[in-house]
Amino acid sequence: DTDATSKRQKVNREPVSYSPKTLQSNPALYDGNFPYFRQPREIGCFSLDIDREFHNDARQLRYYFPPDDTKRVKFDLTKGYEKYIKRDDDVKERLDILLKWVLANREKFNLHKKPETKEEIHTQKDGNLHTDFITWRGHLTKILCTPYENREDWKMAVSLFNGTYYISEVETEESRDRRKNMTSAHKEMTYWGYKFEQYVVSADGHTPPSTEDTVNNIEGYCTVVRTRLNENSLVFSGEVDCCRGDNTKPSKNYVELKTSREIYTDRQYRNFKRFKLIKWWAQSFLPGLPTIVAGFRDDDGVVTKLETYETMKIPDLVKDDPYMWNPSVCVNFCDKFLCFVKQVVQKDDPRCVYLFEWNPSSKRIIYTVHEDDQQTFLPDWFLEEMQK
Ligand code: 0WD
Ligand code: CA
Repeated sequence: DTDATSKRQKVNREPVSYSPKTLQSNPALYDGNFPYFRQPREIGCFSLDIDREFHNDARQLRYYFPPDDTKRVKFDLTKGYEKYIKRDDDVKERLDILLKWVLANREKFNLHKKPETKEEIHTQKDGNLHTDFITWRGHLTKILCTPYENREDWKMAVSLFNGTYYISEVETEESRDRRKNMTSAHKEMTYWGYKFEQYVVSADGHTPPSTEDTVNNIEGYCTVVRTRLNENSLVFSGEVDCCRGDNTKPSKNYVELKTSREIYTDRQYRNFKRFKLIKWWAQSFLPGLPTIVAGFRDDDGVVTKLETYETMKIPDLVKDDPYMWNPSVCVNFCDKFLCFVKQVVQKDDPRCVYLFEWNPSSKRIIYTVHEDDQQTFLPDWFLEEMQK
């Protein structure tokens, strides 16, 4: 059998290599038990002000302030669009803000012992964060949803520095085209989500929502959490919309706010569960965020009712339908992706960037290696401070 012979010869000629070239994303390959995922623990938070300046505190945390009757509301999300203060999407922040938090919270990475003296603080600054991965929560959401994604491609840059893998998303050509070619109607709709937030949050928890204020997407409040997925320890940060009244243990009371088109038909409900709930679930599951409040709106951008979802119960809504999605597949795939990154990314050098790319037609992740500084994303101010 010549086919088998040539295959054997090919295998024999190849150098011994333990590093695979691609990772497939077919859901069938990741079916199985839900993997070990340690309860995420909040290790910090930070705020971004109107100038996008970093503050190592919770000054931007807002409070959930629901209307009296959540089933009968009338929130006009188009109001104030002409005043909207929008961030410039051409400015790529990469991991910069999160790296500022890391520098301001170095002591939180000494897992075994809190430094007690100035000398200890000094000696523990060996640059090693005792953490496998540092990234944005949103990047991990994309990974989790990949086995079921059939529209949007993605690209993740990875650098290994002092034993930690940093993952930073890179905008693909396709998503850039989509962003640049948005219709004015679509642009206005991206405002609706932020306007909805304004109708249901209060700055202090007592004063009712001030819906006349100018909306911006520059200020923000982010949580930083630590968790472990099998052998992969993770520190990531995600934006948190608001918090339920009691502020003694805020992270248990965090609320994610969403908007979605009103649902009338079975078909719309199935699509909502299949394409939207997977993203809502993955995003809030990662930081252990318990509650999602959705505002259902009509085509004119008027929210007519609110619905509350418990993140942990969302998988129950899709579990009896084989054409939906399976949370085990999502998390198993993420675990395998992180293992793949560890196998591929060998060079501990912040100037060296490994680009991992996925698109819905190939259904597999491929990678390329870049050492020409074109893709470098860990800034000098971070590297220098880490080496001190
Ligand atoms: O560098 C990048 N490629 C990205 C940076 C992509 C996505 C977000 N970011 C920034 C965000 O602005 C934020 O400061 O990272 C920080 C944390 O993001 P995350 O929580 O990890 O991101 P994700 O879970 O994707 O989004 C959370 C929220 C969004 O809420 P909805 O309900 O739409 O999921 O962050 C906001 C948005 O409110 N957000 C953005 N706001 C303005 N411009 C953007 C954006 N491009 N992306 C997400
Ligand atoms: Ca939101």
